[in-house]
Amino acid sequence: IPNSGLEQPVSDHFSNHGNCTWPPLNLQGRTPLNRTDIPIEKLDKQFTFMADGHYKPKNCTAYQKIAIVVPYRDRQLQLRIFLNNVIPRIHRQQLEFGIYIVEQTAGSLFNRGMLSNIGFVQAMKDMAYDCVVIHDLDILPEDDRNFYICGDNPIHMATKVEKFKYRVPYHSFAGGISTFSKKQYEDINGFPNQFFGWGGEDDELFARIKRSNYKMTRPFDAHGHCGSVQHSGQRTGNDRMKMLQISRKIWKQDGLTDLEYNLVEKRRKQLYVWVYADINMSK
Ligand code: NGS
Repeated sequence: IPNSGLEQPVSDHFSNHGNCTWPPLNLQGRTPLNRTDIPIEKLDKQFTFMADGHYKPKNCTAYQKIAIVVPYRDRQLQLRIFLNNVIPRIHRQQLEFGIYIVEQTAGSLFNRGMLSNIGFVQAMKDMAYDCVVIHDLDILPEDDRNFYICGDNPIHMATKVEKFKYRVPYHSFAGGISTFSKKQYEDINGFPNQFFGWGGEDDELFARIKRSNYKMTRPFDAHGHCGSVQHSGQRTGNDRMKMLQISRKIWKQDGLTDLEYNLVEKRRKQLYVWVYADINMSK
C-alpha cells in the first residue's frame, strides 16, 4: 500500500491503483504560491500537457483519477491564480485529473453546496473518477505532499490556511478543500442544496460525514499549508443557523438525491471544463 511517507497512512481500497511510481519522485515539498497574474493564453502554452480540462500521465497509470470541482462565480483573477498554482502541483503528484469550474448564473445568492453537487454529477458523467475534490478557488495548497487523493474516509486538506494563521479555525472545520471517493460522496448525499449565501454548508458537510459513520481525516496535516488569495464581497446567507437545524432532519432528502438544475453550458477548455448552471428554479 503506497502511503507516501505520510503521518497516517491512507489505506487503499481501490482495486486498480495504477503503476506510476508512488509516492512520486519529483515532488518539491513546500513552495510559496505564485501570485502573479498570468493571462490565460500564456497558461495554455505553459500547460500543454492538458487538453479538454484533463490530464493523464503518459507512461504509466495514475494511482487515482481525480475530479477537482471548484464552485465559481465572478472571480477571473483568482481563477487564473488557481490554475497557475494547482495544475503544476497535481501534475507533479502524477495523478490523472480533470478540473471542473462550476459557475452559477446570476439571480440568487451563491450556493457552494449545490454547485459542488453539480460538479460531482457532471464529472462522473465524463468518466469513472475515483475521487472528487471539492476545492475553494481562493485556498491553494503550498506543499506538494498534500495529496489530492482519496482514502478510506473523507480527507480534509485545508488544515493550515494562511487566513486562519496557518491553523484549523475550529476542530470540525471542513471548508476549503476536501476529498471524497464516489461512494463516500454518495453515502453522505453530497452537500446540502438549501444553503444560499456564505456560510454553514461546510458545517453541514462535516455533520453528514459523521452521521454516515465516516471520520473526516487530516492525513496530510503536517503538509497542509495553504495560501489564501484575497477577495472581497461575500454575502451571508441569513438563515444558515436555521438551515443547519433543519438539515439534521432532512439531509437524506437534500443533496444529490434531489438535485435539480439547468445545465446552460458545458464547455471543454484546455485547462478546465466550464460548467455553467442555472439553479434558480421555482420549486
Ligand atoms: C464559519 C462558517 C463556515 C465557514 C467558516 C470559516 O463560521 O461556513 O466560518 O469562514 N459557519 C457558519 O456560518 C455556520 S471563512 O473565514 O473561511 O470565511 O467556512
